[in-house]
Amino acid sequence: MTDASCGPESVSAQRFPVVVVGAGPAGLTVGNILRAASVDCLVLETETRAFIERRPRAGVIEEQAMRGLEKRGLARNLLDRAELHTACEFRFGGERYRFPYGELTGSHHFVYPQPLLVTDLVREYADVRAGRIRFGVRDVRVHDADTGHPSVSYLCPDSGERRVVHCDFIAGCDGARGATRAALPPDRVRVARHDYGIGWLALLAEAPPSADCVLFGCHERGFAGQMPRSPQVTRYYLQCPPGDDPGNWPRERVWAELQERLGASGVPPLVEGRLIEKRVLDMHDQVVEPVTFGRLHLAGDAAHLIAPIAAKGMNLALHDAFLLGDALAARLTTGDDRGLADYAATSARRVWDYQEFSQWLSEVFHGTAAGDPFRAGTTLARLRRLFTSPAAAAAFAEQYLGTATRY
Ligand code: RFL
Repeated sequence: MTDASCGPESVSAQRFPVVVVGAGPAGLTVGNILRAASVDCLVLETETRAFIERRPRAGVIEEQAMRGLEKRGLARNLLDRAELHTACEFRFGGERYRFPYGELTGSHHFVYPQPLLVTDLVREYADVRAGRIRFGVRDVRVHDADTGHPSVSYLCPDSGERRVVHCDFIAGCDGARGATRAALPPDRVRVARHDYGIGWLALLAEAPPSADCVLFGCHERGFAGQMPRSPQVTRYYLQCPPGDDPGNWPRERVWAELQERLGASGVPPLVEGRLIEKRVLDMHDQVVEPVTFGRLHLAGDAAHLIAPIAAKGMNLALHDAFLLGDALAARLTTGDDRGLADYAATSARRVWDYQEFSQWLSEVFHGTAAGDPFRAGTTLARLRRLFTSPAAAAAFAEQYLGTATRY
């Protein structure tokens, strides 16, 4: 049930077993798991429903993440509409090298844009499972998380009044710049950060994909990537200096660089189109440890940021949400608190595994453009090894498809 405002009716219940802060993939998945277990919860979101249903971001979903959604009744539309991907293609040295990870592992990826997944999750949570959600809230604050009586307060969008919601647990799913991470006392957490020292110009083009799979261009001018999103829209990335101004990238320059960096012999030019998004991402990773502070548990980007190099951010958010949602449901329905006790350590082991892969892949993508002939040589050796060593190919395929179920 959506509360568009904070009128008297909508605030009648000011106590919920769980308050979920943030309605992204992580928060909505936690909310759906709780509602399926008949646990009441309240989701608080700063944006409007229309905004979160349109915000373009990720699109690559691991098969294991899809299975996790399917198991919880959250993958119906995804299974009907997502594209199945069984290969990716590297382009380097003017040639193309197809990497058939589906043949190597029997596993695949799904391509399903994040706004569609968020739309499915919010509809299921609010309209089908009757979960409570308040959009447009302001200045969310966490109180007394390390006591047995935590609460969350926020300002109502219309009245500006502060409302307090008491709860047993808080799920902090409000992304990298949210309020819940900031509620962790600095002396009780460690934030590990890695800066790649590069930027990616993230682009969405109104153009069909120019190949039936993800393309990785490892070029001496810098990395370029193509990630299909739908038959009409394609995501492209171009390596650029960190902090670069998107204004430095007019349409002609964007397409010239993409054609150059993704070009290979025997390959037709990319299909060009209008650029509907153009922003510079400064590439960095971040891991917060521990992600549990008393009754507050962080999940998804609130707990860890991972640069989009290996397309893992949304997948990690979903895997966290499965763990946390199941653990909260077990605690609140049967009193079993083993899942909650293990949550921070289990999530951290997986996150570090994914971060390591992201760093490894970053060298593959960016090493040829580092301006260092030694790094360029070792990067090309690493790339060639993927196509000459079955063991190296199997190791890459395993990590690329995701190792979440090991943790
Ligand atoms: P989200 O999606 O950021 O959702 C957090 C929600 O919390 C709200 N919020 C607050 N609500 C209440 N109070 C506050 N104080 C709040 N502050 C914020 C926000 O409005 C939002 O609705 O976090 P979540 O759920 O952890 O999900 C994480 C993913 O969104 C993220 O990791 C991915 O989008 C990363 N990512 C990719 N991941 C992949 O797995 N595959 C990809 O191909 C991929 N491509 C990408 C990406 C991220 C990108 N950007 C822009 C960061 C491509 C891009 C360009």
